[in-house]
Amino acid sequence: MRIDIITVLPELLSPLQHSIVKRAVDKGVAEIHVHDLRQFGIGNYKQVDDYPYGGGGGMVLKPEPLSDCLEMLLKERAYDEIIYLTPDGITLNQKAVNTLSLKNNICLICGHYKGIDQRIRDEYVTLEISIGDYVLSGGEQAAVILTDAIIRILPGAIGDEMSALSDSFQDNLLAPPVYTKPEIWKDRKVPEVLLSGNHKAIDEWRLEQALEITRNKRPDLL
Ligand code: 6GU
Repeated sequence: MRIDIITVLPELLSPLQHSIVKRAVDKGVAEIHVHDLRQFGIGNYKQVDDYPYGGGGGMVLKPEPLSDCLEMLLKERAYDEIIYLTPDGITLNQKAVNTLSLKNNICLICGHYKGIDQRIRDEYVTLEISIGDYVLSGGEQAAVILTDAIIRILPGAIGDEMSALSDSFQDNLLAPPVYTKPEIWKDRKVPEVLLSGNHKAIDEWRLEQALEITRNKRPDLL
């Protein structure tokens, strides 16, 4: 899978150079290509934003640099989705992540300041995604979150193939508790069943725990 990301602040995407996403990219499971919108800026000052028509605070990303960047990318390949990250998009959840993980090419546009000129949304954007009902300074952090969520479930991204499938939300259940050594810590003992070696009993216990935790914390998921 290939993910292109258009941004005015490429440095904010640095979390993608670490951990599971980095390993997946190194293994060839996914490609991430970051495009600095400034390189498509207008004039000597490489202008990428301007004041909003009609007044009001903040700056708006101009259409030409974004369209120049998108047209350059579209010359090389078609995209399954061109996604604009915006608080007024559809709220991201695991189901949407799973669907996107099946695509070959997606392009993410990170807005900044007040957002991007509406005409870019009308002309190019096929999907608008928010990561929750709160406002961030820009779409970059959202792009990092979306990219991480997609790449970590790609086959081969996580060593133990099973472990992404047992994540919270993958079956509409929150994940059961996990324990590691030592067996006793501050008088707190690891649940006996996990030490039993009885995998059927362990699976049953984990499912019971997942159901109970989901009932208590997120009954809306059931
Ligand atoms: Cl995708 N962008 C911004 N700027 N704020 C957000 C968001 C996205 N999702 C939630 N808040």
